[in-house]
Amino acid sequence: SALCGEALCENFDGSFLCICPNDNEEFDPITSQCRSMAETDTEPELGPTLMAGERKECYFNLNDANFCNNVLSRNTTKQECCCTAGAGWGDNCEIHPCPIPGRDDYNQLCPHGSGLLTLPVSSGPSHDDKHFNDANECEMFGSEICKNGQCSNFFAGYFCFCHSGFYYDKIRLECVDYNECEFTNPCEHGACVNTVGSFNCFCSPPLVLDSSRQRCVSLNTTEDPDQDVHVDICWRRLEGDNMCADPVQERRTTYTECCCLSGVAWSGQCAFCPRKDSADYAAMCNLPRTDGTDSLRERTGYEYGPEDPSESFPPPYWDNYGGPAGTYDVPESVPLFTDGDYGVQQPPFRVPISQPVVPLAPQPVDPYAERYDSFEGLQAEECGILNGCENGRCVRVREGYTCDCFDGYELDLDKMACIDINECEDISDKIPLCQNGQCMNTEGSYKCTCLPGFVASAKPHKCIPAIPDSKFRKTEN
Ligand SMILES: [Ca+2]
Ligand SMILES: [Ca+2]
Repeated sequence: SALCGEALCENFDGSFLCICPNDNEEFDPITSQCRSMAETDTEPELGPTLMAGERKECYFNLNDANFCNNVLSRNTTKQECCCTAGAGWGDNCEIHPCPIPGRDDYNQLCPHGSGLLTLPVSSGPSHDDKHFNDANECEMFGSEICKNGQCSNFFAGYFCFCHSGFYYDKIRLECVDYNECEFTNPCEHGACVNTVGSFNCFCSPPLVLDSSRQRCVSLNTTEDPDQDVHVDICWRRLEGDNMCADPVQERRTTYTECCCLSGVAWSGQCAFCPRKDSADYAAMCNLPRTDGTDSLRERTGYEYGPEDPSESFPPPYWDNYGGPAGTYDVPESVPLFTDGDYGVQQPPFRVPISQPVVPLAPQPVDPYAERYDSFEGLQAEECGILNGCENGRCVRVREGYTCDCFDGYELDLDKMACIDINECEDISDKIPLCQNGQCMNTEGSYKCTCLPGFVASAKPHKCIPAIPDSKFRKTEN
């Protein structure tokens, strides 16, 4: 703070700023003091006789094809233009390029150096024998000098603060997206795709993106089993410039659970959920397809499709196994932006919604193991798998949710659905289910059709020889 004297020292990206407590003051690094701008900042009132006071348009970026439109200000002196951020000065695109710093003509035009303007003669000699004044570039050039950013004036210069993920282009005088993918690949074992303000990582199957969103990992060789189920913040709202807001306070969820219930985005990286009317959403949340094939049993299973990455959702079941819900707290990495916040922060990731999100390696689940200790019937909607518990009921277990299937049904883990057991095809039974009959599977059960010459008996699933002279009868049991 000694560097700034009485002014406030504000740290920013690798440097610092001295900020005077009052708006009408500016910091003078030579005296390390705040000075009233009113003392010195008298707008030059130059007569027409003074050629130096002639006011014309100030241009920037003359290498641009549309340089005629690159007007910084329409009302500047040549010194104001060329000794600050201007590249050329003139009228109606009749541009005189500004002299190059270091050369004689530059030193002549800008005798006090860059960012400093000669005090007009009319103001007389100032009390401290100073003949120059800081140019307030932010005021002179308005939004043109720091497009998409926040301009901050300082003595002999100015700053343009950009949102994270952007840098200030001194030629274009605007905040430009930083291409994170250009020189080094931030995506471990994956492909980097630059986006405005951030970047995305894409993995080639069978690798999938891990919870860091910057690493492609194999499903089968995850070192840390705790990372298999990634639970994180579930956001219920997006506000402003798609910033995540209104977190679910009670607990953290998996991506699937969040998106299929009340969430619109997930995790500290604000990964968007698929649109509720999209096929991705239907697939992820195990919803009936809208094309009429809404029966779970008729639906094709979820497969990893290397040919079509957009269809490569993992079986939703696995992602629904959230870990024990931890206490809610926002990690430090969460980019909680406000509009006025131009600080240096981690880039907010925009996670492509078509990417598989932290899927788990399928593992056999015994639906009747002690994990059912905390048996608890839930509304299907609470289950996070929605229609998945048809012919069963949704229960919360330690790992998340599962379906407790009704008798005659078994859980199909690929479809996260209770499907009918085909008792007739169960080869584990050594004794045929239907004695002297043919087994026929039915929804939730089975039936026996007696073979010709046999009739149903009082015992279920047992056919006995028919009375010899009776006609052939077919009896169902
Ligand atoms: Ca300045
Ligand atoms: Ca970028």
